[in-house]
Amino acid sequence: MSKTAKDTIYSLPKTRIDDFCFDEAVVDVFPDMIQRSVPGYNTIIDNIGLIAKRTATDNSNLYDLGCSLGSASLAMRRTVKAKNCNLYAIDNSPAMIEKCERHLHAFKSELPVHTLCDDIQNVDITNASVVVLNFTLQFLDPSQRSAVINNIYQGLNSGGVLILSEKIRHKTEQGDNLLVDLHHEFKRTNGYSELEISQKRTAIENVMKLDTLAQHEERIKTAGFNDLMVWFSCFNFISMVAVK
Ligand code: GEK
Repeated sequence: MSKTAKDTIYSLPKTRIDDFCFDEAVVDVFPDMIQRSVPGYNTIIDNIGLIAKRTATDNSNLYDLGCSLGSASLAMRRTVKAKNCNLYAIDNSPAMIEKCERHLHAFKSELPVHTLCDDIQNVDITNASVVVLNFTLQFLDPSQRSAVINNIYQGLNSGGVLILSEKIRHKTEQGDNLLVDLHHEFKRTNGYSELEISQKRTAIENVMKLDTLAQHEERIKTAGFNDLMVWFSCFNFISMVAVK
């Protein structure tokens, strides 16, 4: 991914903190923001590539839902060897998808990619062997999350996988406080100030309502998936693989 600007969006005191959204200003600093905010982001991206390589089947579709600048799509385009597949990279932020398109098409691959600016709730999932929701479901209203997971389940072929990464809320308040503190420490280590951490927290609290691991497990099970493995976990960030 090309070098981008440093995230300084919350570095100066704001008189009013608007709800966080994926606008042009965020898109410009997104690679730096996600690297310095999500523990293990590169590990997660690399392993999405490896999981997709194992599970993508010939003549099937792959989906990257809430693709942002397309890092997970890029990882899959590097690794997937299955023949005659199509990858759909979808995001509802016009600024994101425009830049994503440029990133993805700069890399040549046997796996054709199609970008789409749309809400993932409108997307028809068909003949899928791999679906990625890498830190996207958390931005949907909680009441709408089951419908998205059910739709993915319906569109997956038998043996197909959903890779679901999420920031989670721990079931006990004390435990959650510890994980949140450790995450903030991670952000401090990566150069974010107390002001940046606290203003970002305020901006995000209305747009990102976190589920517990048990809520994710219940939703995945109710949709009909056969198995669910947590394959990555660091503080309050996890990544799971659900198998149909
Ligand atoms: C990555 N997966 O780098 N429909 C489509 N897109 C949406 C929706 C929606 N309803 N809601 C949010 N988004 C990426 C990182 S970022 C995570 C994902 C983060 C999009 C939103 O526009 C943004 O690009 C992305 O989901 C979430 O692997 O910033 O913490």
